[in-house]
Amino acid sequence: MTVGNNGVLRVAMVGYAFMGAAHSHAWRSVNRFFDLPAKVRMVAVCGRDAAKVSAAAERLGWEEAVTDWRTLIDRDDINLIDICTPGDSHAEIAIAALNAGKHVLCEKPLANSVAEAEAMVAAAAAVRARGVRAMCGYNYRRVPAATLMAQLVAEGRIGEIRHVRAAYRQDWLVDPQFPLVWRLRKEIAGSGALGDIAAHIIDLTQFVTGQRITRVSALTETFIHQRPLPADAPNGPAGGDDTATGPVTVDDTALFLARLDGGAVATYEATRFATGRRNGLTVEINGSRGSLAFDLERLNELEFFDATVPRREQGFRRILVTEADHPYVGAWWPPGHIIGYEHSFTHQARDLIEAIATGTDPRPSFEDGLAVQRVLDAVERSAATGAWTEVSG
Ligand code: SOE
Repeated sequence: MTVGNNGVLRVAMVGYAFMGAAHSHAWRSVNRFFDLPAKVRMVAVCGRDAAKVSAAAERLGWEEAVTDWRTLIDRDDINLIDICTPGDSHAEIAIAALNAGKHVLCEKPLANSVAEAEAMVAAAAAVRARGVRAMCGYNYRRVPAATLMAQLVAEGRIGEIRHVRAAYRQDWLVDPQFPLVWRLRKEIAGSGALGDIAAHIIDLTQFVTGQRITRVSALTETFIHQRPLPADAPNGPAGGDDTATGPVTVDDTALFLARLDGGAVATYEATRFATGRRNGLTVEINGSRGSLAFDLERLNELEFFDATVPRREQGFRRILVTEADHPYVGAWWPPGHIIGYEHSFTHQARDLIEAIATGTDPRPSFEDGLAVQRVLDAVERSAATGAWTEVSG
């Protein structure tokens, strides 16, 4: 499959909240900073509320606003469906789009269950020979410092990996009055901190180390079990009952130990109750010849400890990842001029367009997304039994 009609990649996006805004920024900016074999046309954005999605189309730069994603699937003037909805709709939309020959970018986590993720992988495999591509949106791989981290590990600069240490800490749920939004309802989100943010550090550490998690020992906890219904809930404030509450049916935090298939051991922490940590993602890899450490709060920097230099010269040194020969950075600004969170989404769009145009499978693929889903499932099973649990597949 070519990129699209005469070098134009016609994109339609389903969902327009936080991730929709980040993806829209990426589609708007990618051709302005990267020389690519295709120009993006932001054809349509889809949302259930006609007035709200029309306003979103205007604000985010989409030509049309529609209210039914199914109308996008059979349109010949659309080449790619970008799924930015909650996880309960990922499988249905992605499989329909793939079966219709549309490329797919699907936000993380890939699905709300292993079974759904397996069906999505099968749908992507069935159309791969036709040149249809599918990518899962684990954007933190494309922070330049994270990509550099993976490159240094692959080059053996820290030797054999012994420890992987990853945390993703947020605090937006500390207030018990924070309403029962969709991320707190299992039937929509699939899980809580586990699928939302542990998924990121699972994918990122598997990407950086090149190793897969094989066994986990986990615990999950829900600290607050009842929350006020959202303002628009018909059986809550919208229905006149300001005191109505509903049950939180997902985890507030997930902690687990893990073994990786290359011999490393790992610790993972994902929480939305780390008071003071707004969006704190850290990864540290300890190896036989050195260590690497990344902190999302210092997104343009990578800490590197090289144990091969003379001992009196040893110490963690900060690499400012803004040189032209660092991943992605050359497309933006001169050395020292830093970039932000949103740039990782533009890098994601760049790599997807390149993959489509060159007939290669973008990473993370749906298979990579399924690999994360299997770890999430193993963590939930381990937390339920308290036992070490194998990652299936
Ligand atoms: C909420 O935890 C959230 O928006 C995640 O869903 C995103 O994947 C993460 O990048 C930022 O926080």
